[in-house]
Order: sequence, then C-alpha cells, then structure tokens
Amino acid sequence: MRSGFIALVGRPNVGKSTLMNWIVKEKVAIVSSKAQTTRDRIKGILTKTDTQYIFVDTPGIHKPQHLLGEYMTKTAIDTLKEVDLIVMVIDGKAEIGKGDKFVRERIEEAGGTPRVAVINKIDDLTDEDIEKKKIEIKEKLGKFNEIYTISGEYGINVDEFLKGIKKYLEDGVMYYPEDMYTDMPMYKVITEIVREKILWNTREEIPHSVAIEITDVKRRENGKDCYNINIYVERDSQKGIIIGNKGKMLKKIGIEARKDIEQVLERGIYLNLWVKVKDKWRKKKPFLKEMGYIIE
Ligand SMILES: Nc1nc2c(ncn2[C@@H]2O[C@H](COP(=O)(O)OP(=O)(O)OP(=O)(O)O)[C@@H](O)[C@H]2O)c(=O)[nH]1
Ligand SMILES: [Mg+2]
Repeated sequence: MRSGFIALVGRPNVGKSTLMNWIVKEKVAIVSSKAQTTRDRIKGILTKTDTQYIFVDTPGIHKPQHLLGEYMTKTAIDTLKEVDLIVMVIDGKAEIGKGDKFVRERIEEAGGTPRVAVINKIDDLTDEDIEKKKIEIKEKLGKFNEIYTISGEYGINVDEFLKGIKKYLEDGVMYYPEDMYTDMPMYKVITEIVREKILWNTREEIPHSVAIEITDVKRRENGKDCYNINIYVERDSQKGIIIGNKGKMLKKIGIEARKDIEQVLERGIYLNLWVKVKDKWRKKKPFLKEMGYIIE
C-alpha cells in the first residue's frame, strides 16, 4: 500500500477546494467565486486498491488583514512542513503575480519536500495559452518536480495527475478506513454549508465577516431534529443585509442550507438561523478560539 499526505496550496480562488472535491467525489470543502473561502485545513481522502491519497486542502495564502486571516495563512504554511508532497495550484486564467511568488517562497522555506505545480482551469484555455503558462511558471516561479495541467471543475487530466503523483507517496500504512473521505466532524460540515449559502447570496465584505455556530439541537415530537444556528457578523448594517427585506434573504439562505444539510444527514430537519452582531470578531482571539479557528 502506498499512502501519504498531499498539500493543496496556492493563492485564494485558484480552485484548490474544487479540485479536492472532484478527486474524492464528494463535496467536502465549500467552494465559491469569492477569495478566502476556505478557512481551515480540510482533509479529503481517496482510497484505491493499492494507494491512499490524503489531500489536505488549505486556506488561500494571502496578506492578512486581521487575526483570522493570519490564522488562515499560518494554517496553510504550517501544512507545508507536514506532508509528503506539495501541490501548488495556479490559476491558468490569471497572470502569475506577487501572490503566487509569495506562495512559492513559503514552499521553498518548507525544505526539501517534493513539489509539483498544477495549472488549473484549463477548460478555459487554449493549448497555446497552456504552453505559455508553463514557460511563465518556469520564468517567474522557478523549478518544480513536474507541472500538471488540469481542470478541477470538469475533471480534465485529474486521473493522469493522480497516477503521476503516486510515485511521491511511500510504502506504508493505510491511515484511514477505506470508506472514509474526510475527517471533518459533522457539526463543521453543517456550519460550513450555512457559510457557503451566505457566500453565494451576498457580496463585498459580508462573506468574510461571517462566523457560524450551532447553539443547540433539539428533537421535536415528530422525531425531527431542530438546529438552532447563530450567524455572527461584525456590524448592524451587515445583519440587515443578511436578514434582508422582510427577512427574505435569511429565508433563502435557510432553505438552501437546509436542503444541503438534509442531503448530508439523509433525514429531514428544521433549521433556525439567528443573526448576531459581534463587533470586530475577526480580530478577537477568544472568539476565534471559540469558533475553532485558533487551536492552541
Ligand atoms: N473554469 C474553471 N473554474 C474553476 C475551476 N476550478 C475552480 N474554479 C472556480 O474558481 C473559483 C474558486 O474555486 P475554489 O475551489 O473555491 O478556490 P480555492 O482555491 O479553494 O479558494 P480559497 O478557498 O478562497 O483559497 C470558483 O468560482 C470555482 O468555480 C476550473 O477547473 N475551471
Ligand atoms: Mg478553498
């Protein structure tokens, strides 16, 4: 059995989580068009007859604006030292810039771990674009063990990528049972679904300003569980936007989230969402700890 840990790292929004979800064929990590969607390290496990791939999806590495951002970037950088292979995901549709170079430098600092580059989003690129991007990577980011070209959204070349990176894994133990595809606890799956629906339905600073917490779960007489969930925002104005005109927005978020949660739990539930203001929560360590973003 070959097995090992593979970090997916890169700038925000390059498609790390989309790729991981495709590989494990389950929606493990939430995905959105907004940068800084992923906040935690999330494992996605793929077990084949002779190989166990343990992917570690990480928050996009960026210049932090607050303690939460600092924690997110640190989480991603710390992961680099704990894996057998580093996969730097690059958005093939965007120019290689400062953000990518910053990620590349952090990979360099992590020591001699093998590293490969993935040019992602090739569904939107011509062959000529892809060749140019390979040259740009070599010029601006230096050498990788290999460069793969894939589309995580449509699964293009993903099998070749999986076959190709097998050589970096070691003979060893199977770390997880073969039917396990993530190590995320159920409460986290549920709060992340709620966060995803907020990301999809709101704009500008709102997506970054929310934290989600399950406050309690009570069984109703008909046997269905009722989840009470708090949505924390930083300002009254944000609370107003999430609730929306006559509560319409909150209702929409609630319906969308409930449907997804019911699918995951394979049973019907009730979902009550409550919006609360927690001033500057992203800068407050005790609150970040409470939300599970800082573990120490
Ligand atoms: N065209 C195209 N779009 C993609 C592909 N992969 C991801 N995307 C889009 O890119 C955006 C970001 O995807 P995510 O998977 O959330 O990116 P991420 O790197 O995990 O982002 P962070 O968690 O913020 O660091 C979404 O709008 C995706 O639909 C791809 O292969 N092709
Ligand atoms: Mg992500």
